[in-house]
Amino acid sequence: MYKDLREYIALVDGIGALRRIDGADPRFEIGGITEVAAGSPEQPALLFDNIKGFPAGFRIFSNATTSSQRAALALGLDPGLRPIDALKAWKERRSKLTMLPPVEVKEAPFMQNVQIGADVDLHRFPVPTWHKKDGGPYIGSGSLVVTGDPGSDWVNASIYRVQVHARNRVTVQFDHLGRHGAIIAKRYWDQGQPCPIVIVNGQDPSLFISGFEYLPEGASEYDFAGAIKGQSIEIIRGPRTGLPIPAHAEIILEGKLLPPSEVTLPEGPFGEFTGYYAADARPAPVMDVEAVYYRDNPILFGSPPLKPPRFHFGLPFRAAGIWGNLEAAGVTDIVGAWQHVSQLMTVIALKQRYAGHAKRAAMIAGANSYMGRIVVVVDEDVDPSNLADVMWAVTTRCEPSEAVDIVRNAWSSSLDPRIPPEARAVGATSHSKMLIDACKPFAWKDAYPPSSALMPDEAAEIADKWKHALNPQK
Ligand SMILES: Cc1cc2nc3c(=O)[nH]c(=O)nc-3n(C[C@H](O)[C@H](O)[C@H](O)COP(=O)(O)O)c2cc1C
Ligand SMILES: [Mn+2]
Repeated sequence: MYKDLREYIALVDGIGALRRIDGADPRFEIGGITEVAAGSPEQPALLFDNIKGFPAGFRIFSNATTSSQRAALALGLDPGLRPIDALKAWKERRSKLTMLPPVEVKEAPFMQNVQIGADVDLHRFPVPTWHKKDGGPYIGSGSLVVTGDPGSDWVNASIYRVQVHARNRVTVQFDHLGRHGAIIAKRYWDQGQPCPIVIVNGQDPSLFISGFEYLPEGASEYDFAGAIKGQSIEIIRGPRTGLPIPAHAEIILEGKLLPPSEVTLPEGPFGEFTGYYAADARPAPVMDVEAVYYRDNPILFGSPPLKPPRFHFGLPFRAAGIWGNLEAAGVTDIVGAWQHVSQLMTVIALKQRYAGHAKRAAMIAGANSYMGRIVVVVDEDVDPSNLADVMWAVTTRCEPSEAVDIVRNAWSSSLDPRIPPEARAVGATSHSKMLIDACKPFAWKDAYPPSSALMPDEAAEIADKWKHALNPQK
C-alpha cells in the first residue's frame, strides 16, 4: 500500500487516471478545472504545477478519490471491482477492522522547511479560492485538524475546513458543537486556555477517509487509518504542541486555537457539497499559526465541495455505514446500499421475505440519512448504484398513492438550502423525508409481470465474456 500522498499519486498515474496541469491560477481557475474534471466521464485526478504567481514545484493535488476506482484504490481494494462490489467489500472489511495505533518515528520530511514566528507566511503557498463567491482562500478543504483531549490521551484528527485570513491566521469551521474538535477545544477554552492544534495538509488518503468517518468519542482517526492500511501511521510529535503528526504529510500548521470569547473572524461563505451557499459569513474560532513545516516541492491537497453528483469520495462511504446499521438492527437479505446526489438520496436493495420488510429497511435507512430527502427501496434484481435502474423500478413498481410515505421533522442541517429563512433564523434545521417503496408489492410479487431484462450478474457475466468485442479499444 502507499506510504504517503506521493506514492498514492504514483499509483493513480499508474492506472492512467492522473492529469498534469501547468499555469493555472489559484484564484477560481484551479477550482473551476477541478469542478469540470470531476464532472467529466473519466473524473481524473489533477496535479497542478507552475501555478500562476508561485515557484515551480509548489503543487496542488485535487480530485484524489472522486472516482469509484480511486476510492477503491485508496482503501487498498482492487480498483477493477464494480463499484457496488467495492462498497460491499469495504462494508465487510469495515465491520471487522482492528484499530491500529500510530508509531513514533524520528524524522519527518516536512522538517525540510521550517517557518517560525515572524517567518510564518501562508501567502507563500498557492492557496486556492475555489469558487467565485467564496469569502477567501481555503488551505484546508480536505485537511486534518488534530487536537488532543486535555483529560485523556484521546487524539482527534478529522476534517474541518480551514480558511486563510492573514499570513499567520486561519479559522477552523465546526458545523456544530458536537464535532469532536469542537468538544476538545471547548475543554481548553472553559479553563481559559487556548487549544493546541495542528492542521495537517497533504496526508495520505487513508487519513482523508478516516477523517470523514463517524468514530465514537475517544477513538482516534489515526488508529482507524492504520486499520485501513493494515499498518500503523508513522508520526512525529509536534515541537510546540506535542501532538502526533503524520510524518509523511506535506504541509503542517502548528499553533493554538484561541478562545472565541477573545477573538473570532468572519468565516466563509464557502461553496458547500449541496452545490449552494446556505450560510453567509459567520464568526469562527481563530488559529494563531506559530509554525509552518513543509516538504521540498510541497503538494497542497485540495478537496473542495462541488455541485452534486461530484463528491470527495467516489464510493458512498456513508451508505456502507447505513448498510451496516441495517444488518446490526437485524434486517436480513440486504443485497446492496448506495447513495446518489452526493449523499442526498439513499437506495437500499433487498430480497423481500415478509410483508413490511421493505418499509422496515426504509425507516432505518431514512433515520440515518443525513440531509437526504429521498430514500428508495428496490428489489434484488435492481442495482442500487445505477440511478437509471433505480428510477426504472420507481416508475414501474411504485404506486405513489400506496407506497410513498413522508416523515416529518427528520435529520438535516443548516447546510440544507431548502430550510425556510424563518426556520433557519430560530435554528430549526429539520426537513421531511420521502420513503419510496419501489419494490413489487409483497402480497402479489410472484404474480408481478416478469422483467424482460437480464439480472445484474447475468449482465456482468456477458459484459466480461464479450468485452473484447464490445470495447475493442481496450
Ligand atoms: C472534504 C471534507 C470537508 C469537510 N468539512 C467540514 C467542515 O468544514 N466542518 C465540519 O464540521 N465537518 C466537515 N466535514 C465532515 C467531518 O469531517 C465528518 O463529519 C467527521 O466525521 C467529523 O469528525 P468528528 O466526529 O471527529 O468531529 C468535512 C468532510 C470532508 C470529507
Ligand atoms: Mn473523531
